[in-house]
Amino acid sequence: MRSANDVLLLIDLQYDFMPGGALAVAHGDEVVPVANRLAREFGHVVLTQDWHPAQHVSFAANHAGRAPFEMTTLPYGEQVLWPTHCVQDTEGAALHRDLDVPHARAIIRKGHHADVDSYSAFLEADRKTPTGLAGYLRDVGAQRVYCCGLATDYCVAWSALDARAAGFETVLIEDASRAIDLNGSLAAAWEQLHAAGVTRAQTADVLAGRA
Ligand code: VGL
Ligand code: ZN
Repeated sequence: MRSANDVLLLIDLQYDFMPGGALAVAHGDEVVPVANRLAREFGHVVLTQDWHPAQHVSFAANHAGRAPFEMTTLPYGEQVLWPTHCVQDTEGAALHRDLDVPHARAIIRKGHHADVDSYSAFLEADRKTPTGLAGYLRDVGAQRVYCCGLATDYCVAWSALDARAAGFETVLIEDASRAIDLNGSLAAAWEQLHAAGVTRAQTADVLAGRA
């Protein structure tokens, strides 16, 4: 079992990000058993759920004449227009049924403001609205945050960058995550992660206590 100050953050293991889902991440389902294995070693696990209202600004369907995966400019910056996904309380927004983490302590739902996206589990895309996760983790004495899930280059990367910016030692578990990789987004994410001091690790090293 890991130190009580180590927290595992399992990101967006929801049907819409699985093969066949509305915003499918290739091989996304492969990370579920890996997440389960990791979770057994962590006494403290937190889950996230992408959780949008149907009229969410990140959905291409809410922008006349625009198609999924195009870019648009919003008051807070550049935004990818996504297929409609993870609408609150739909099947696609549900956590994968094979996720076996009965001891998960908290579920952070993000992206609930209709006019702001939130890839990060910590800060919304306006870069100023907190979700409360940093405060929660500080309150419980967390020092190190292990991030994995879907998608490596969006919600996992942004969450890891914000965990680091909030002052936590941060590890991104690469083989417990899968990427969307839109226009070089995966390489760009790793560049930022390295520059920010986020550690890149593999599941075997985490399970063996080497990372
Ligand atoms: C995500 C795009 C839009 C993710 C969520 O979980 O990585 N990506 N919403
Ligand atoms: Zn989303």
